[in-house]
Amino acid sequence: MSHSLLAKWQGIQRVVVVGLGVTGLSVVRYLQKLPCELSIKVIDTRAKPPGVESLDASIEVHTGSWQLDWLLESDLIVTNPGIALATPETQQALANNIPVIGDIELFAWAANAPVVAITGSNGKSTVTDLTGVLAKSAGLTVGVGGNIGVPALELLADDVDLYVLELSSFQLETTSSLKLAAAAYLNLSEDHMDRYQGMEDYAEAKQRIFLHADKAIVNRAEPETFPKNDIPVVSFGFDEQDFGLVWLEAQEYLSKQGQPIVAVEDLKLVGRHNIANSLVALALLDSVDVELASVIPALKTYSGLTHRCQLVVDNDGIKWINDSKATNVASTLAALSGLQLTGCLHLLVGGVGKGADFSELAPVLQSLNVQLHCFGQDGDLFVPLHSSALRWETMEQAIKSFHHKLKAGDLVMLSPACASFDQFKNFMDRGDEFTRLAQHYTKFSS
Ligand code: UMA
Ligand code: ADP
Repeated sequence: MSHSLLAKWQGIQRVVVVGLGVTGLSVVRYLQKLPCELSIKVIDTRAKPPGVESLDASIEVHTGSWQLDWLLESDLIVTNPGIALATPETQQALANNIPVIGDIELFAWAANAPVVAITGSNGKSTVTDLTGVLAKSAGLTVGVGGNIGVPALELLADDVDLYVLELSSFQLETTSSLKLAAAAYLNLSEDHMDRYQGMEDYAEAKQRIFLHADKAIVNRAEPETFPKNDIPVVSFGFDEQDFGLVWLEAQEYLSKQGQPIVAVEDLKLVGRHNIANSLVALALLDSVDVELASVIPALKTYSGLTHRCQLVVDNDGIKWINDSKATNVASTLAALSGLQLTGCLHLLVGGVGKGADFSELAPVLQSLNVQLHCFGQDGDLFVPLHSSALRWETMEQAIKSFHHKLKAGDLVMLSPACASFDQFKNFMDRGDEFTRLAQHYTKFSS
């Protein structure tokens, strides 16, 4: 244990971990490995929190409600990103001067290799994964994690050259000393309005990524992504400045300060939003001195993550696209804007709306040959958006109603603009179900 890490743990004995899930479990495992005498307690307000069965008997656990006494008797609270700092019990602990941090703060205390991080409303996972893939292709040992699914504490290792973290606004709320070689803020659009008081509150949480960053990577088209503190800025966008685009002999290239890097046509990733994502990955790697020429082969072959505008079935020109990760309006708009449509689009939307305003979708839907299918808890909110709208309880009911009428050129797309937890475990589960239905009903119809 380094001196600086030891100093962080001075005077801390009683630690309460709030919330299990993959984060809570990673925190407990990490605390158990530390060479300090810690008493570890776990609180989860859910009756049967995921992962509780894998805790060892030495850990005291309270489930189903808060246990305020434990919080108030502790020296440190490590809270799950799913629990807002504004929660009254957390506020009470803070009022009693008990520090409340998240797993990313614990990671920050311990990490001893350069870290780059990515936040924004959409594109975080794609940029995080792509940056990791490219850095590995350049020969680095890379730890990739955070909100993308692998808890940051599980990445800690002595041989890592570079950490690449996806950070949600939830995680940033409880992070205050994370040093970053570069921090990318991709974009800002409405999301998580059930957690924040408004856009300002949400944007403020995201700005925290720049607190101790050596460099900010920002979106030229979105001033909200620029840092409020005084740090060097590199921008990305669709003109020739910094990381951008140039035309050479009738070909469009990704570029750095006007110098071409790779032709857009040579990328496997589709959609303008993925050009932006690729530029950010290049800017992040450039900021940690990775030779950009060395990552071009991997950039050309990268085809993206599953559940993001992913073609899952192409049955004689009838295409089924899984965009289950579109959990807010802006991501569904991005998916719709990249469409090459020759037939009818059957668009599946709905789930948990998180208090969003969906009206921005209406004009885009108006411009498309679309049949709108609305399902799940907040499906009703989509019905006024288009005259074709049909209301269903589930995705399967919707698909059953039209699969036998599909023709070459038609597109079936799940891009729900909502969270999934009314009917599914998570967005992956929802995307897997869509893929299963696509395969099943394709077989059934042919
Ligand atoms: N919960 C309670 N009581 C508790 C603890 C949690 O009700 O005591 C609820 C939370 O309010 C939350 C839900 O349980 O709604 C999820 O918690 P979880 O157990 O699934 O959390 P983890 O498994 O630890 O997953 C978390 C992130 N989840 C959230 O931020 C809600 C994961 O991001 C992340 O991948 C993981 O840590 C590793 O870092 C998921 C996510 O939805 C994918 N993130 C949001 C997003 O991307 O929009 C921010
Ligand atoms: P996040 O991790 O921020 O949710 P993902 O990379 O998982 O982002 O993509 C989520 C959704 O947003 C997908 O549906 C994808 O098509 C869309 N998307 C990806 N990148 C962008 C971007 N730069 N701008 C807008 N939408 C995007």
